[in-house]
Amino acid sequence: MIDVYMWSTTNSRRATVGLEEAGLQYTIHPININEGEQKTPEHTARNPYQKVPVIIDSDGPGGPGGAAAASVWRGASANSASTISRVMTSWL
Ligand SMILES: N[C@@H](CCC(=O)N[C@@H](CS)C(=O)NCC(=O)O)C(=O)O
Repeated sequence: MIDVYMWSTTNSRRATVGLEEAGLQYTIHPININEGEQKTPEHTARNPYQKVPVIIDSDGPGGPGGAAAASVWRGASANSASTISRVMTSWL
């Protein structure tokens, strides 16, 4: 299961576009950075840098932001989508 903690920002959208293009299922959990929700203890435990996005893949690789997305994309490319991986890692 992949959980994405995000708000409507460019960096967050990069992560979800990547997941969509890789055909992966995920659940979005809104973190309103305008209200400081990225600084709560719960979110800080997910990402000590207190940023969005955070992707947590409870079945495999996980971690904060672009690095986690790249990891998801590399996983997808190992199966079928090497072009997707090349294009998307160029966005990071
Ligand atoms: N390189 C990081 C950048 C993340 C980032 O800067 N996120 C911003 C929103 S686009 C954020 O969480 N800002 C809230 C804050 O700095 O308090 C990534 O891609 O994950």
